[in-house]
Amino acid sequence: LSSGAVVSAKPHLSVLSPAQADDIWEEIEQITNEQFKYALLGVGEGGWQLFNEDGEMKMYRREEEKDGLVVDPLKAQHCVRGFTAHEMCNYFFSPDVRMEWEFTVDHMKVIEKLRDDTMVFHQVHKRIWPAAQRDALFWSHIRKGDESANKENNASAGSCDEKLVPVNSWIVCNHSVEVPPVPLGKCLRVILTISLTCQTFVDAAVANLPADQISRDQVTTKITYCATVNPGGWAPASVLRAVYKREYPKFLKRFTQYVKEQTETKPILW
Ligand code: 18C
Repeated sequence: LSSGAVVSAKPHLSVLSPAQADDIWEEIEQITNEQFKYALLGVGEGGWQLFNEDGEMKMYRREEEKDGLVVDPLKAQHCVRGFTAHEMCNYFFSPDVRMEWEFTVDHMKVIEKLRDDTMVFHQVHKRIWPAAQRDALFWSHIRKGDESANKENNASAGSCDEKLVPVNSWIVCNHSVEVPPVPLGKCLRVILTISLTCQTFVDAAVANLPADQISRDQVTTKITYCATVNPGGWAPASVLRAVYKREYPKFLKRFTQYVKEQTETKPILW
């Protein structure tokens, strides 16, 4: 483990009552579909302002406040060669590897494993002085995107190379929950909706080849990362916006690099 972080991925099963689990399933269906569509809308409309650009990576935000707290929504786009949407999403979802790339977390615990593709996580994040430490309690769900979305979004490879053919898409959606109850300790709890939507493309020249004849350098993944985080209590707006500007680009660069390194010697997971 990096940075001496503590990880406990052993699930405590059935902490949720059947009624609570039903409510969560309903919410998962609704929010995941909503986030998938929202990601694929791009940044053409909605007043998105570019605040960070680094090669193919572009980060946009909207300045918004709720009850005096900064809740700026973020939309980031990136295009990376060498791995698939499925691979990127697996690494983002899996508790087993989270502490290898996620440097804003002090402790992480799987509170409930509802299914292999759905877990409830509790995370205690690093404290930023002078604000109180934050924690987060959220369900996380991974799934393959709608096949129809691949065709509809053929033209939406954006800044990716023009001659690309869509293959599939995957999403991981994280959304705050209130159950099962996890004590706050000294923390304030952030309220978040975060999604990572990825679309796999292959070079047009190899699009008709069987998958096992396609190499990693012929695969491109378009990434859309969306985040809305309510800090859950007082934090100086200027510090918060500075943290936001620094941490999101750092995360996306580091994480894509991590996935590239992890996958380069492995067989492609489509
Ligand atoms: O999406 C990411 N990671 C996922 C897996 O962990 C998951 C994470 C959700 C947590 C989002 C933010 C939680 C609050 C963080 C507190 C600050 C830590 C910074 C530490 C720096 C050393 O979906 C990748 C997440 C990328 C990190 C983004 C940072 C976002 C900052 C948002 C500000 C709101 C918190 C207020 C803290 C007060 C600071 C003055």
